[in-house]
Amino acid sequence: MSQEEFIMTNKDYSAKDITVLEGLEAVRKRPGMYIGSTDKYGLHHLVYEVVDNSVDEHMAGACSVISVTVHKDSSVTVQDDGRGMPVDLHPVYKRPAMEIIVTKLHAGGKFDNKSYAVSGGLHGVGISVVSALSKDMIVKVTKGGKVYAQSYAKGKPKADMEVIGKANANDHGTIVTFVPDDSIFSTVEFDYKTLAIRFRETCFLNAGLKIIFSDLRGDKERKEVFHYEGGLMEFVKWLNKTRTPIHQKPIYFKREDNGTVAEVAIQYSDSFNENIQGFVNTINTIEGGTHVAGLKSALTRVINDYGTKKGVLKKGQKLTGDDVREGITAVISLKMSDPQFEGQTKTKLGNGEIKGIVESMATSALSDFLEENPAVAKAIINKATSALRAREAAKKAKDLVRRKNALSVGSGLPGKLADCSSRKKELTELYIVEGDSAGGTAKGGRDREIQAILPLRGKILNVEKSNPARALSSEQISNMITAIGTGVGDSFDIGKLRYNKVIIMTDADVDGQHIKSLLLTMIYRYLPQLIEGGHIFVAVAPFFKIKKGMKEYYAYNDRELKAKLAELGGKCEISRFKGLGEMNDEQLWSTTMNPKTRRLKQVSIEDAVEADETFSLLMGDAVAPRRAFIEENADRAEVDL
Ligand code: 28G
Repeated sequence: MSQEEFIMTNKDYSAKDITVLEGLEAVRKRPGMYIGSTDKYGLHHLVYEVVDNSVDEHMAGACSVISVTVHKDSSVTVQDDGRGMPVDLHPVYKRPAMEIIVTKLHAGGKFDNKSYAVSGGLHGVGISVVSALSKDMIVKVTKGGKVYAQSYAKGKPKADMEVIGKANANDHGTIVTFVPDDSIFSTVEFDYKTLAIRFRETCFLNAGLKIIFSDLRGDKERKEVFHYEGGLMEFVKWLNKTRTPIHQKPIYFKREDNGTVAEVAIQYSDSFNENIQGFVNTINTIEGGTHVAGLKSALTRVINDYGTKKGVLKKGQKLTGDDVREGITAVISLKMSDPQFEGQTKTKLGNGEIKGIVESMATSALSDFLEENPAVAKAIINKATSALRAREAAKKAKDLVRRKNALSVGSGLPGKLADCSSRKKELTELYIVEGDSAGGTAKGGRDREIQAILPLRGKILNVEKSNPARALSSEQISNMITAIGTGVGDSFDIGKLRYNKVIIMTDADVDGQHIKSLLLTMIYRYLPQLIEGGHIFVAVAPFFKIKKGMKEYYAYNDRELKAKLAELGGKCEISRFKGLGEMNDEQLWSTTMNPKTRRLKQVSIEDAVEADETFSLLMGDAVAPRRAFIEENADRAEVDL
């Protein structure tokens, strides 16, 4: 590309923008301003930034395959088959455009042609931010029969850009490899799952794009290819793959109003939960916002109108929002200019006008759809009216529980609960323990001032398969909720939380995992506020005991076992803990309960898509994928949540 061409293609690239280019010192001084944080979230942001550049090429119709590789040393390579970053001399700086793109901060984002760039600065900040925060970076561009390359360290060129080789005249693309700066990030260890989820999502939102993801760090390479021609329709079907849909073809529409484009896919299943994923300019709005609110209002209105019109709903009978969303899986992808993000994690769309815009587009599209697809409409209205009946039954059951509590003598707490003596909420912990025998050991081993124990006998009810009335009245679940203290649903009150930490402690085997999943599903569906508030934890129990002479050590997974054995040398006796019950009070205390030495994993709803996927995978109807998941995870001591 000639210089003139370069300027021409940069439509917004005016003198004004040139003056706005700055050095990268600011980025290294205050990284959080550009990538949100310097913890694992910020670290993963680096990859997203680079991949987003390639995705932009896909959106411009110039790139079809992106490959991402995590290397053994935790460096990352991203390759695309786009047009290749420009390499011509920059008209003002008299440096190759590549160097300007990688070493100058493009404030305002216009230069990067992100007309959909997100305000708030966390997204779409550009590749220069990644180079500023990398110990090392190399960019290679293939175009016009040549391969160009330049290396950088902490955002500064190590040398001039060079032609390093020849290529076929038609080859084109960009390759970026970077090594995150470990003096900036608190961790430089990438998480396979976090990246895989992101890439899958990117491919669902960009129909046709292929992302090949490889991780070379473990003993054997992990690799996944994401590629969906069907876009959002495939997304909802994929989210429902472990459930039983009540209509095959998803509801789908794409409407535009004054430059705002809403694309929606919906498929109901026979499950009882609601899963609505929102995206704005391909950013996952985990906390929802006005686009999701608009869709919800439209659904409630359209389904009520339809039910009334067809005589399914009697006079005065009204479906609530919860009724019409029972069993729904939906994705709304909104494209708009100037989105405002709010909320704790800046993932909630705040633009007030969007609610009405989406609501009116969705109302008309959904009513058209129901009129044209009476069989689907009937299945949905039946589902919603049965939710209405269950809700009325649940209310009766709840009233019953309330009366029972009012009548019962003493604290009203479950008899099985061994409570702690301190009432200083911020210090206290509730251990929910699988099995009476482990419960007994835990009672013996605990610090009774701050640790309470609630033993659970046998399997708890699978809430994924029961309606709320049945779930909440089951003994195990109602015991847990009473012990936790907050109540559920409309009467949930975080102020009544009786313990700062709720810790799930199960065996480290497959059964234990299953029970853990059942408990987490229950909490995820009925007490999500506790997960969001960071109150839910999983205790990690050791897998092995190592004895050398009189001394005992514990290892929590194979890796640690190997390391410990190497460290100790000589003759050791290794025994494998099959369950918590094999430990005595003292062992359980020191390995799993002592706040100074134990390991806890905090449960987070980091990614709503993944959480829902895992839970329904483990809890739903489909047996084969569940078995595959359990087998895949069976020998991992630390299970990914
Ligand atoms: C592999 C990892 C990351 C990229 C391109 C291609 C072009 C480009 C990149 O242009 C300047 C501003 C807006 C057009 C565009 C090449 C047009 C023609 C490109 C990447 C010019 C930047 N020829 N591929 N930047 N734009 N891949 N992958 O970074 O107007 S960055």
